[in-house]
Amino acid sequence: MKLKIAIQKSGRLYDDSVKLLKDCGIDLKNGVNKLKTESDNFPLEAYFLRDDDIPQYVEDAVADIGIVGENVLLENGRQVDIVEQLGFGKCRLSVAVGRSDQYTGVQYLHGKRIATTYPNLVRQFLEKNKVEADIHEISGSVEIAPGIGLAHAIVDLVSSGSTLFMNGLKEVETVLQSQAVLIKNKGLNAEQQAILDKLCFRIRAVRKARNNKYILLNAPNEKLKEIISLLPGMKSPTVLPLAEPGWSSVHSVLNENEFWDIIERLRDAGAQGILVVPIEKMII
Ligand code: PRT
Ligand code: ZN
Repeated sequence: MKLKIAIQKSGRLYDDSVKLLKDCGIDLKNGVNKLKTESDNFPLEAYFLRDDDIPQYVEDAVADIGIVGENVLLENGRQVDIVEQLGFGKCRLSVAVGRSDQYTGVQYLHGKRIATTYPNLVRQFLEKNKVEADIHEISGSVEIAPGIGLAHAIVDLVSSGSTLFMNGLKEVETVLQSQAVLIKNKGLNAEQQAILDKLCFRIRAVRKARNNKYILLNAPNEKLKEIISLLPGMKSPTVLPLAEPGWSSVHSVLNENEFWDIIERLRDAGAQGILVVPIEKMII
């Protein structure tokens, strides 16, 4: 028995999806330009599809699980369960208007024409904000719509913001924050669920490791107490004596978010020879 996973065939989620599986120790046979491939070392079969089709394939149990952006999933409204947020493909669905428009708040959109490829999410957003506007669904190049007089505003995905900037637009509201998620069919049997549990265990270990760094430093013994107090660690740091009397080596784990702040405080507290190393897997 193999679990069937649907992955975007090409596009922004493909590389990160395949890399995540690889970091989980799951090798896929070379699947370029193929509809499906499988793994030799994990009970997984991968189907490569357009991202818009993935929620439906998973709902219909053609695939058991899938990787897709929350934006696509929510627009699509398919009945599947979200198992795990994956931390890549991050973007936001935003409202944008002309840079020189006097945007006064969401009521500004009242009676306006909004171009988007996300009509359902836009409708929900407008209803929530009690705004009546004309939603104009188009299939791509949404950012040019105001410039050619097709719409007063747009709702589109934004990551760096440079597309909006280059088209003379400014971001004024966030409709949705999105990232890639792992979804599953609602009716998995026990055997399928067991494979999924195994996969999720690995995904969590990989994601934890990506967010953390292993740190080694040397500290004079009289400063040890202060230095240790700065380190969160998994439990408590490892402290080993150095060959040079009066000095110790301290090993610990730091989260990426607090990393630079703590490194600076460690240095100020007298830590020397600080080494920072990536972690491959982290199981707590
Ligand atoms: O062929 P297929 O249908 O599978 O792919 P697609 O063309 O529909 O999707 P693709 O590959 O472009 O995006 C897949 C998923 O990546 C999306 O559904 C999002 O979940 C996620 N994602 C993350 C993004 C972006 N960031 C993003 N910036 N998807 C699209 N964009 C586009 C956006 O539409 C706009 O045109 O990039 C432009 C804006 O980028 P910035 O950096 O200039 O702000
Ligand atoms: Zn698509």
